[in-house]
Parts: sequence; structure tokens; C-alpha cells
Amino acid sequence: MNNPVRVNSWNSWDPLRRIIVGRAAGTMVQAPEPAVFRDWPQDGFPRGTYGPLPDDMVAAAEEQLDGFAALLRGRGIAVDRPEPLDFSRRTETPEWTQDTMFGCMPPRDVLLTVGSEILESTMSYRSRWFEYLCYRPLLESYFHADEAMRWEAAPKPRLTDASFHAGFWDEFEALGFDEQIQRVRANDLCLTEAEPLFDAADVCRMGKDLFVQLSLVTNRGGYRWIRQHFPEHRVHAVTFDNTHPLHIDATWVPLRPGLVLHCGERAADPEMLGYFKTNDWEVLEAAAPRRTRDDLPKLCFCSPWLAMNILSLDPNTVCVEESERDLAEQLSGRGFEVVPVPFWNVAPFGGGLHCATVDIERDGELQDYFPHRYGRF
Ligand code: ABU
Repeated sequence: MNNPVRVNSWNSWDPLRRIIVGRAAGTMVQAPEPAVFRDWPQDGFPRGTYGPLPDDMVAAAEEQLDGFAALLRGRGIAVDRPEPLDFSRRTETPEWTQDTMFGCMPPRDVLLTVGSEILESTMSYRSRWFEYLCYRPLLESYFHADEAMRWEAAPKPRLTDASFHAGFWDEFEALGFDEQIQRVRANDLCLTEAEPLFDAADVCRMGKDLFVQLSLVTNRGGYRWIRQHFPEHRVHAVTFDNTHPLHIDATWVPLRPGLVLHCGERAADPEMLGYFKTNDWEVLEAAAPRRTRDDLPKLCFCSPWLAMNILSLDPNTVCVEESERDLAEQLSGRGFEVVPVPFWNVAPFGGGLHCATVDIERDGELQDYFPHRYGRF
């Protein structure tokens, strides 16, 4: 590790000094399991089938990930990379067996940095239960290099059948939009409340406030666990009008104090909007993505709103996928330097520029950006 390590990050916009960038190698269309629905007959993976993503797709994604890492290094940011496992291996605990793992492209899902702490999330897929191991060499090295680093792990979940609603996907996919949204708002989705479950990417860090999206991979117990774990923070459970909520980082994206980017198709709860407005935050509706659902890369399980999954290098500089020119223009118009990064080849491996990274060090200290209360917030 070249630069001295100091784990410190309270939000997603302070000047970035060190980051982890994921890897695509070995990523699988994972074997069936209760929380995951995959059905891509046109791309060689009809429901129930699984296997490695094709070599040409891996090579194209690795090229973009390496290019992004080089770009960040060129700007003086230290970049660390995880160590992939053999994700095609069967894994098991005493309570279940899973035929494959997934991959390690999206570190954002697994690790949450809050101040000097890095927290390993529970994860909610059996195929991702062991993914933390890809990051252990880095976490060990940070722990040895930085005396002040706090290394935490949420309770490893059991993920027995009791953690999932049997038959959820067939029942849910047959519902209309309004019924699906009602279920999302009630967090009556795939996960039961048998145990706390969350992915780190459902947490939006804004200084003293942490916003936790209840989603397909984060339940109320997960939110409660996070709230209890960070007693000095205000931790809020939030939902949006998104029929398939999976991580908050293509829905609600803070850019700098006073400005948050919002996906207009995924309406926020009025009380949440009131909280932001009362505290003088502008909620900016993001420009529509250039891609539609029909021209997403094959085997992509994210939506076109991955366009919004941007990475801030500092409060005035954002990395945006290079073909998303409307969003780039919108942000340039707000005074941002926009750094274009080719990245759509990475999407089938689990996300965009924010998903593919996790902040380890940013300048700055803990600040309160929301001095005024509003409703339940
Ligand atoms: N973590 C990526 C979320 C993608 C989406 O909302 O479509």
C-alpha cells in the first residue's frame, strides 16, 4: 500500500483520497436461491440455470474497471482491489447449501464506511454470504496500518428458509404496479423479519444522518440493527416508489451539502422531502438515462437508472458514465466538473460507478447537515 492508510469517510462528497474498486473476474449468474430471481432465456440463462458470465463480457468489464482505477490513480487517489474467490464453488453452512457464489464487482454492497469504521454488512443472498472474504486481505492491511480504524461486522445471518417468504417472486411479479408499490412501502417483500438483514448499499451517508432504504435485501430488523449500532447518528428508514428497490444509490444521490439528485420515477416519501426542504436542501430530479430497459447490456439485473450511480471525487467533481450525456450536461450546468467514464460493460457484474467502489478515505469530519426536525425525521 503506497500512501499511508487512514480510514475516514462521513459522506459521499468530501474530497476522496482512497477507494476500493471491484473486480469482474469469475462473476457468476448465481445458482437459484430464495432471494434471487434470474430468467434470461434469450441470453442463455433461462430460470433455474446458472454459470459464469461469458469470458468476452468479463474481459470487457475488467478493461473498464482497470481504466477507472487508473483514472482515479491519475488524480492522486489511492486505489485498492479485492481478491476474487472461485465463485463457481458450492458453499454451505450447517443449515444450507448453495451451488455457486456471485462475484466481487460491487464492494459498495458489502462494506459500509462511517467515519473511522468499516462495517461488513450481513448481506441477504446465500450466494453472497462469503463475499466478505474477498475484502479481508484489504481490511486486515487497513487494520494493521491504521491504529484508529474500527473494524466491525454485523451478525452473520443464518439465511435459512425462515428468512424468506416462500413463493415470493411468482406472487410478486404477478401483481400490478400499484400493488407492488404498496408492498414496497410496507416492506412486505422477499425477506421475513426472522433476523436482521441489510446490504451496505442501502445506506446513504450524509454526515450525522444515515438514510436506510428498506428493500428487497434490507428488512426492518436490518434498519433497527444499524440504528442501534450508530447511536450518535440519526438513522432513518426510507422507501421510494420503486417496484424493485435494490440499493439506494441510483435513487437518492447526495452531491454536496444542500444538493441531492433524485430519480423522478421513484417518488420519495413526502415527509422525507419535507425534511430535506426544511433544511434548505434542493432535491434535483435527475435527467432521464440515455438507455432504456430494452438496450441494457445482456445479463444486467439493474435498471437504466444506473446512470445516476455516480461517484463524487469532491463536492465539485463527479464521475458519470460517458454515454450519459444528458446527466453530464445537467451536472455541468450546476457547476460540476464531470469526468466521463466508460462503464456500461460493468453493469451485468452488479452495478455502476458507485456500486463498483467503496470509499475508504475522504477528507472532512462528521457534520450535521440537518439541524431542523420534520415529522418523523
Ligand atoms: N445498486 C444499483 C441500483 C440499481 C437500480 O436501482 O436500478
